[in-house]
Amino acid sequence: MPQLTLTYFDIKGGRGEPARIALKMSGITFEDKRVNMQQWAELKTSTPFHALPVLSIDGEVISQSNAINRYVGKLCGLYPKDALQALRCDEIMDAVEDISAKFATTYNMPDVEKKAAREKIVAGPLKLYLQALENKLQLQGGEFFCANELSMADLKMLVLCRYLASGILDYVPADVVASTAPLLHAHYQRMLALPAVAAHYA
Ligand SMILES: N[C@@H](CCC(=O)N[C@@H](CS)C(=O)NCC(=O)O)C(=O)O
Repeated sequence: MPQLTLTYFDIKGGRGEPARIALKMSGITFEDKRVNMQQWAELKTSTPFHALPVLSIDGEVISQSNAINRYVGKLCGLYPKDALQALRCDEIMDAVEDISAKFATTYNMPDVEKKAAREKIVAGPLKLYLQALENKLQLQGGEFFCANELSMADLKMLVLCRYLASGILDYVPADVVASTAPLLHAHYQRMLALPAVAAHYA
């Protein structure tokens, strides 16, 4: 096994979290390097695209969260070997990125503008994405997003649902997943109940 260091912010969520959970869950030895904003300011320009997460693999620094998720998923047995199942896994992870990117545009907005922008996202793209993701889950039998087993897609979705349900996003109702996509909400509850995930968030 290569020497792995996953560098991300010291938060329980975000783009670095699925790989962090997967590595912990699988018992693979890695350094869980968490940086605060001051450390990030010093580190930023040394990262490939001036963004986190980054994964150092025997000293080679690789970025882009979903690329990291695929690699970590392969190491952890949480990324499908079958090409079509892998495609399904990628589709879900990229859809989650689309949603995260929409909210990211609102972070630095003045409050009035933020309220309008987030309400528009909730009523428009978020609703569409949650319902489409729910349909995808249902098509695969309702339990997991691909191959009838846990994969990085499930962990990526867990992190999104936890973020949306946290109430941290002003003007986004914390019950938005439960009220828009009940199957997705049930999936989220099942993911939270996995012993490794429960221990991670304890
Ligand atoms: N496409 C990149 C986006 C990375 C990204 O935007 N990371 C955010 C945190 S989730 C970041 O580094 N923000 C701090 C900054 O831009 O200074 C990925 O998927 O990893």
